Amino acid sequence: MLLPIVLLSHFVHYAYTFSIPPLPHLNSFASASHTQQQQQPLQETLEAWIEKEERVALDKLLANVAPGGRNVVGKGVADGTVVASPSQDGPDYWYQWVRDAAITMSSLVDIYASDPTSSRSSQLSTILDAYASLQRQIQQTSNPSGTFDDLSSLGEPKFAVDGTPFKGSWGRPQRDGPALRALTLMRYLREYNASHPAFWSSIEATDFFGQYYEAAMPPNSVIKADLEYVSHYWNHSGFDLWEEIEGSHFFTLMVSARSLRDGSDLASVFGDVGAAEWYDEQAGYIENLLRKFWNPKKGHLVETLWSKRSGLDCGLLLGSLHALPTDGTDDEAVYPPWSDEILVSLLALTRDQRDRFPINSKPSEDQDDDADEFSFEGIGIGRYPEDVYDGYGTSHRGGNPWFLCTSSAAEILYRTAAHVSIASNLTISEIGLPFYEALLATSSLDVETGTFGPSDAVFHSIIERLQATGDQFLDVVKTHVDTEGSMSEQFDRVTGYMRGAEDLTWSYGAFLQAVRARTVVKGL
Ligand SMILES: *[C@@H]1O[C@H](CO)[C@@H](O)[C@H](O)[C@H]1NC(C)=O
Ligand SMILES: *[C@@H]1O[C@H](CO)[C@@H](O)[C@H](O)[C@H]1NC(C)=O
Ligand SMILES: CC(=O)N[C@H]1CO[C@H](CO)[C@@H](O)[C@@H]1O
Repeated sequence: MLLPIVLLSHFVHYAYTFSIPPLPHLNSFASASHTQQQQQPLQETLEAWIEKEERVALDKLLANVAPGGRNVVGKGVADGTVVASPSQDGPDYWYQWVRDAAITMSSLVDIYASDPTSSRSSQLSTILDAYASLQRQIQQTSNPSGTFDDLSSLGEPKFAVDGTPFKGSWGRPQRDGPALRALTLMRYLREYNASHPAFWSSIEATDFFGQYYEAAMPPNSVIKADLEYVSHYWNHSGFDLWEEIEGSHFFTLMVSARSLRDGSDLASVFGDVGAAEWYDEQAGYIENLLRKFWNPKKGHLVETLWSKRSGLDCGLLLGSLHALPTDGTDDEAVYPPWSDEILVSLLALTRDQRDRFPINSKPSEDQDDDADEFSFEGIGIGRYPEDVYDGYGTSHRGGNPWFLCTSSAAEILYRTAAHVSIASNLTISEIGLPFYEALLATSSLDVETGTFGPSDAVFHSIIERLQATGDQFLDVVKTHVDTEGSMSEQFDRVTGYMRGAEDLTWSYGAFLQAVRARTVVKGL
C-alpha cells in the first residue's frame, strides 16, 4: 500500500497515541515525536542514557567477538573473528566482513589505549592478538578474489565465521578492507608498544612485532601485506563499502591514503626506507585523485566518481572519520570532519533524509524547501538517497535510517566542535557558509564569511550548536533502540521500529565512537 508521504507523516506523528499492533520484526517502541521530547529535560535524560548505553553497547559489541563473546561461543567461530551480526537468517549476516571487523577492532583499540594496564585491556589484548593472527591467515587463503602470490586474495570482502572463504557470488573485490585492517593494526601496534616501553628492545620483541611488520618481500607480515596491496591496487576499480557499485570510491580512497601515510611512518621505524617512500608517493597520488570527489556544481562531495547517483552518502562521513590521523596531527588530514566539504555534504545529506523519511519531519513546522530557511537539526540518517535495501530485501518504499550513519553524523559534529574550540580559530569560507547559516538558523546571529575567534559571539554559538546538534542525532539513536538498548541495522522510515540484522556490531561501534568524541569535546 502506497500512501502519499503527507498522509504517512501524519500517521506517524499521532501513532504513539494509538496502540500500534505489533508488526513482524518489531522490537523497539518508537516515539518519533519531537514535541513529546521537548517536554522532557532533553539534556539530562540524554546524558544519563549515554552513560548507560555506553556500557550496554560495549557489552553487546563484545558479544559478537571471538574468543569469548556470548553470541559466538560454541558455534565454530574462529578466535579473532567479529561476526557482523548474530542473525543467521533473514538476513544472514553470520559472516566476518573484513571492513566491519577492522572497524570494530579499532573501537577496541581505543578502549585498550585508554587504560592499557587494566585487566579489561589484557582481555582486549588477547582478542586483538587473535584478530591479527587470524587476519594473517585469511590474507594467505586463496578465495574467489584471487591468491596470495599477487596479493589479489586481500580484496575478498567476507569470510565464513571459521575463517574459510565464502564461495558464493558477491560484490568483489572490495579494496577498503586491507586499508582499514592496516590502520587498526598499526594503531594497536603503536599503543601496545607505548604501553610496554622496555619490550621494544627485548629479544621476544622481534617475533612479536615481526608478525605485524617485516620489511621482507614477498610480505609475510599482516600489515606489510596490506600496505603492499593498497599501494599497488588503489588505482583499480572495486566495489563500494555498501557492496553495490563498482568504481572509484571516496570512502575506499580516503582510508587507503591514510593507511599509506601511517604505513610510511611505520616502514621508517622498521628501516624499510624504500617502502616508506613508495607508500608516501602513492598516498600523494590518492590525495590528488580525492580532489575530484568535490563537485562544485552540486556543492557537495560525491561517494563514487562518474556514478548516476547523487553522490550524497553516509560513506562520505565514514571516510572522513576513519581517515583521521590517530596521533592528533590534524593539519595534514584530507577532508577532516571539520572541513567545509564534509560539513556541507553532511548538510545536503541531512536535508535529503529529513524530507525523505516521515519519522524525521516535525508536525509543528511547515516543510520549508527554501534553502535559506533550512535549519540544521539532528535526524535519522540512512546510507544514501537512492537506497532500496530495507534490511531484509529490496523495497519499493526505499531505504531507512541506519543507526551507524546517525551516530556518525553526531561524531562529525563533536569532532568539529573540539577542533574549532582547540584551534580558537574558525574561518568561514564561501563554501562552508551554507552549513554555518543552517547551523545558526534558529539563533538571532547573522553568519558571514571571515575568521572568528573567542572574542566573537558567533564563535561560541557555533561551538555550542555543533554540540547540541550532535546531541540531537544521538537523541534519535536513543529514541529507536529497544528497552535493552539493542541496536539493529536500521529503523523504519515510517514507524521508527528497528529493522534488519539484529545487534549489528557496527551499530554499537559507531555509537561508541560518537560518544568518545562527545566526551572529548565536553572535557575541553
Ligand atoms: C616502540 O617504542 C620505542 C621507544 O620505546 C620506539 O623507539 C619505537 O620506534 C617504537 N616502535 C614502534 C613500532 O612504534
Ligand atoms: C586563524 O586562521 C587564519 C586563516 O587560516 C590565519 O590567517 C590566522 O593566523 C589564524 N589565527 C590564529 C590566532 O591562529
Ligand atoms: C580507477 C582510477 O582511479 N583510475 C585512475 C588511475 O590513475 C590515473 C592517473 O593518475 C587516473 O587518471 C585514473 O583516473
